[in-house]
Amino acid sequence: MPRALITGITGQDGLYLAELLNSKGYEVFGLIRGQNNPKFALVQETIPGITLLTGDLTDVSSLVRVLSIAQPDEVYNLGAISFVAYSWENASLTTDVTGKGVLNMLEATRLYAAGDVSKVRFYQASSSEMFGKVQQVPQREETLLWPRSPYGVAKVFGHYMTINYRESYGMHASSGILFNHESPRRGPEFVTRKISQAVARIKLGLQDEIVLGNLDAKRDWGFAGDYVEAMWLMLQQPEADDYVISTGETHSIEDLLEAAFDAAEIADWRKYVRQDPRFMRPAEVDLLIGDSAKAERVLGWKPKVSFKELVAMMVESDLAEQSAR
Ligand code: G4F
Repeated sequence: MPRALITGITGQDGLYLAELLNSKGYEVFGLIRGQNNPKFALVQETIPGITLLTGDLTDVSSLVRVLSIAQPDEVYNLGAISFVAYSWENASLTTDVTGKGVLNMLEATRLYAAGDVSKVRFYQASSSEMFGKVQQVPQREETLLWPRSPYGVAKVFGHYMTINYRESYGMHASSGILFNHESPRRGPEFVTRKISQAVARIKLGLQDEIVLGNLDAKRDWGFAGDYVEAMWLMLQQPEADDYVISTGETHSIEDLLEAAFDAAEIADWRKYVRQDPRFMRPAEVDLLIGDSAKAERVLGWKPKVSFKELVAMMVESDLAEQSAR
């Protein structure tokens, strides 16, 4: 039975990946932070048979301990402070967790391998936020990185550190440059879920407006369930490498609003939307659109869920959740 350790197990991707690995017969371990983490029960209910081990990405000795207990064949480093807006207000903490946390995890994994790097494979959750002020359209693996937020800068550090461990120590360490990926499990602070939840509540008469920031930014949005499969595929390759994972389509926040209100059969979304500078960012990433041709060629990976299907899935799920309250 192969063994996998996932950091960031309480997040959207952690749960989908754990489900995928479970279905493939893995023994799954999750790193969970803090004393009495309120998400402990949720993870155990969602992923039967999972073992949760406490530790923290900022504490390398805790990572060494967790690795020695889990004895993984594969490590998926998904743990991070992942909300971009928060990263300006908490830049130092974001750097410690999202940036230096990657180095801690790589170093703990190297120590765990104890000179036999074939013992374990490593996945780093890199991000399209690293492209920031984009220098090429669409963005590819070799596109120059120009991050626009403390979060983006921290992700660039983690990305290059992963490449450095591969080149310095011969570790099987791969980096997935994932574009935005969403689902009904997305946190409500992110724009897709904020909108799907609000649309559901408007439909049910529980709310009458949505307050947002910049409506012009464009993102390449895919379904998280599709994207975790790409993570797994990367670790099944004979050689480690970096891959862009994206749909190749881009949509503005306005397009997203239109699709979400359409899914709930509410006409004229503009009547319900108000903008507030509170939700504007000090620097914006205006346009993201990825080219995942390499992932298709090498991994045989392609996204399955379209933008419209994704938005409809999220609105329907929020309608069901809000109606049940
Ligand atoms: O949903 P968002 O907060 O996601 P963002 O910043 O693109 O980051 C996500 O994707 C990255 C991959 O590129 C990940 F690395 C990262 O961890 C995260 O998963 O914002 C999307 C866009 C932005 O342009 C933002 O300015 O939506 C715009 N927006 C407009 N109004 C808003 C709002 N975003 C949020 N969260 N809330 C608003 O009210």
